Amino acid sequence: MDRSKLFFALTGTAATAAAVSCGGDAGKQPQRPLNVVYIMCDDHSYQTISAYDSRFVKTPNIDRLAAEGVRFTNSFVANSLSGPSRACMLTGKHSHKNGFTNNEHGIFDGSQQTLPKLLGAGGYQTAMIGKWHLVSEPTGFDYWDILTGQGDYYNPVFIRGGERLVREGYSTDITTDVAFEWLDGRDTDKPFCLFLHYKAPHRSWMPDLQDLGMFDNVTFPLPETFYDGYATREAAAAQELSIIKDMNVVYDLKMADKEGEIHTPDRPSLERYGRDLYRRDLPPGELVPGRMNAQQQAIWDAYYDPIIARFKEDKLEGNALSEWKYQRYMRDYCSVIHSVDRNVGRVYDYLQEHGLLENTVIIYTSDQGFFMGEHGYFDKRYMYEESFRTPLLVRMPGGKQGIDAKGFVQNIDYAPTILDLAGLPIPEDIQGESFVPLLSGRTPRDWRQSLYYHYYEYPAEHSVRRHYGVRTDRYSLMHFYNDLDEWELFDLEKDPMQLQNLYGQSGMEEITRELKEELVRLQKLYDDPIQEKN
Ligand code: SGN
Ligand code: CA
Repeated sequence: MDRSKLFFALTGTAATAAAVSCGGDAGKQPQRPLNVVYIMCDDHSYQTISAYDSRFVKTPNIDRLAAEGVRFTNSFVANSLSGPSRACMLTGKHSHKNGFTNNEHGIFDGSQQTLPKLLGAGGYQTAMIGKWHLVSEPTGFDYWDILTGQGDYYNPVFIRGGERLVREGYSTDITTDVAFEWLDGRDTDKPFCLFLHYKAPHRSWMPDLQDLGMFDNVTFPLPETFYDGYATREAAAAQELSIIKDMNVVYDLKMADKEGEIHTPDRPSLERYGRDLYRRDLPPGELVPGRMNAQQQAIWDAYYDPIIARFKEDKLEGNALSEWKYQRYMRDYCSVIHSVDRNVGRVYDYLQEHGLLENTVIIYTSDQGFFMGEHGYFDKRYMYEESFRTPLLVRMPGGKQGIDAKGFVQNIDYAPTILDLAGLPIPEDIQGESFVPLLSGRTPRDWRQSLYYHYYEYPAEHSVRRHYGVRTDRYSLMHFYNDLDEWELFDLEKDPMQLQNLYGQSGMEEITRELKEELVRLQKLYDDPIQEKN
């Protein structure tokens, strides 16, 4: 019997949740059954949530969840990529078990057991709104209204129960609006679980028009590891997610002008940007139409044109160009976060106005972490901390407020946790564990002491090599395989920035042996058959 089942057997699921709320600082017992609003952003780094890190951007509404709830300080994913993370969340299982190991070739098998199906069978209404990214159509939800593919920032295309429609406006606002429409029309006799999945702040970080320029007077601190030379880490060097060498000034940083002047030899990037914006720059018939309407584009251009003019004039090179790229990246990204935060505020207001705050659990997370220039990177995928970790905040009505949960949690835990909150049984084959007990601020003595990770998407965009690994409180050990065969070992206490690969160094034999044993134990526990050559 694994630990989640043990908790269930000892306490009963609903009782577990009640025990947590009893000791709550908020005092008042929540009404049951509990509703759940599960908010998941796409690529939202913990570094850009001020409840976690105050260096970059203020997120007062998201921070309110931490102040009125629990901040998880050791929250991780199983495979740092969108589709795989979503599949882990829906099934409570690692990628090799749910079958969706990578975005490139994955098609989610919607016939398998999933969280919405289990909730539905338990009397819950469920809705999936926003980014889905699992290729096959959603199954098991009462209502689904999803963005196509990665989703668009402007005037996005949705598929609502099979029907395609374009909604005018900015993606983050619209996704919230659709959620409110569903909440307004739901059956109020039943509890609900709403999956609210924003596309933001995924690449290419296009801000809402009202937020353009809001960080123009801010100079973001350059990460200490921005100019990482990757000495001792072959796998860290083997990638195409460097701000310096791979971030594209046109596609990522919007430096294309209306006359079709191309500032990059990278044609596909221009086409991608053209699809988002500048249709008239591109040969007729080659592309899908640009997404912005004339009014939106005029506001966009009024902001970007002078920046483009300046960029052309300055002709930056070397470190000056790299640091300019970093600043533009951060300005765009943080502006997009500002809109996410505003929308979290709207969700709060809605729940309050409709008397739902007292019986609704709010969960805020991201599909994975994200590099904000650490090691010179953007994107994710690696088992390095910035990408392996993901934010997780949980506001439980009547629960503890303003506390930290320090135990290791992973996105395979979300399904069993939500089932536990709903008072429903957790099927035996779910690999994650309910972290409801951690909402008390105490980590049970027998809670997991290590985490398993496995990333598969290679060869593919960004060229991060396949790898698996184990993380304990102090160490992170990873093995990169396929066309590379490298182990990396980090002492996170002495080297939190992960610059010194200790693997193979004298004095590390004992800990390496222990970590490898733990890795094998986890591979057996989760039944991951390692086939390194495919
Ligand atoms: C797109 C992006 C990548 C990103 C993947 C996966 N390229 O392909 O930069 O890593 O998504 O992201 S883009 O040119 O299309 O913007 S994920 O979060 O969906 O897994
Ligand atoms: Ca993502």
